[in-house]
Amino acid sequence: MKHRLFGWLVLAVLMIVMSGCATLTAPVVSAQVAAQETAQTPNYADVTPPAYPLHQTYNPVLPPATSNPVKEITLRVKNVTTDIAPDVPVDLWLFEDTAPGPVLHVNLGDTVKFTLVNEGTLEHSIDFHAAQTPWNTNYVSIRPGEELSFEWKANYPGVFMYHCGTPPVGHHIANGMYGAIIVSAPDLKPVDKEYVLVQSEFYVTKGKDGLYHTDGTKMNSVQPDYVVFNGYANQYKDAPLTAEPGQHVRLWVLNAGPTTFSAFHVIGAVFDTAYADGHPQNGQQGMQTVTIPPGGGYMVELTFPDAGLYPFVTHSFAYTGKGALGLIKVGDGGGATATTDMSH
Ligand SMILES: [Cu+2]
Repeated sequence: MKHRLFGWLVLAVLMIVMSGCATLTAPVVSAQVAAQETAQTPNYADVTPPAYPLHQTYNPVLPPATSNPVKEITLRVKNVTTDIAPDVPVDLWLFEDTAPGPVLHVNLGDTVKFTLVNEGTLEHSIDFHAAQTPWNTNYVSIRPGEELSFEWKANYPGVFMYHCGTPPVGHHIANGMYGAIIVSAPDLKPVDKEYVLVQSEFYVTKGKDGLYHTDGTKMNSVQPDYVVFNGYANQYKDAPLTAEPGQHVRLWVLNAGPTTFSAFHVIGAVFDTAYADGHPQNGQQGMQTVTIPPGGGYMVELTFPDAGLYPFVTHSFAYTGKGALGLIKVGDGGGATATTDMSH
């Protein structure tokens, strides 16, 4: 009995000694591991961001084009911090004050006298998809404080993208540097309502300053955190587009990307006519969903016979739940407040 007790005592002493060694070495090792992990995957989730101006609802109504055949347009590049979803402030680069930049509206045949002013802190540029103009002279990057002016003629009608083309282009687009220009054809039939929707993706990671920044790794592996219309996740779920029963509605839809395709669809509706890139001669009848490539657009026309709520989405449903959902409220919305959570 005594002999067995002595054995237990020896074992206990050995365990105490070993655990002592472990307590001596463990913090050193865990500190090294922690340092390595911090270097690889920094986590700033708990960092409080500085105060920032909150996103204001982007006006989706197509602004009128003036009748002057010469349009003088200036876009100023600015660094602006604002949110793209609740509590997600991003250090954006913008044309003027919003992502998308302002909706530009000109008429077919207009001359655009354009000036880019770089009030940012990096090099930026402009690329108008509606223009026929040399890339090497007019789409060049300009430095902070510089200006660039050139003229072009709007020879094709439709909905076109404009964006910064400074490398890495995807990064400049994902950081907010995109917008829509509508070139109206004179034979375009009047409709009751005209809206502009620009789909785009955001790829962001929180930094040590508490703000979110575009994440090139997520961007190049096409893992968007948000896919949105007009720069903010689900903004027209809370502030719906409106129409009355029987009205003819025209949607100018641009996909700014930078990478994913849009499967644009309105739930509960059929496009009576859908025009690829918004060109009046590209009409297709009775379309349910239109495929819009990054850097491309569609103009769709539709009528809602009945009052109610009609969600618009990208029908690529992995992205719908990331913010690519809005509502068209027809009439009184049918008095309904249907759930519109498409994330599951
Ligand atoms: Cu840029």
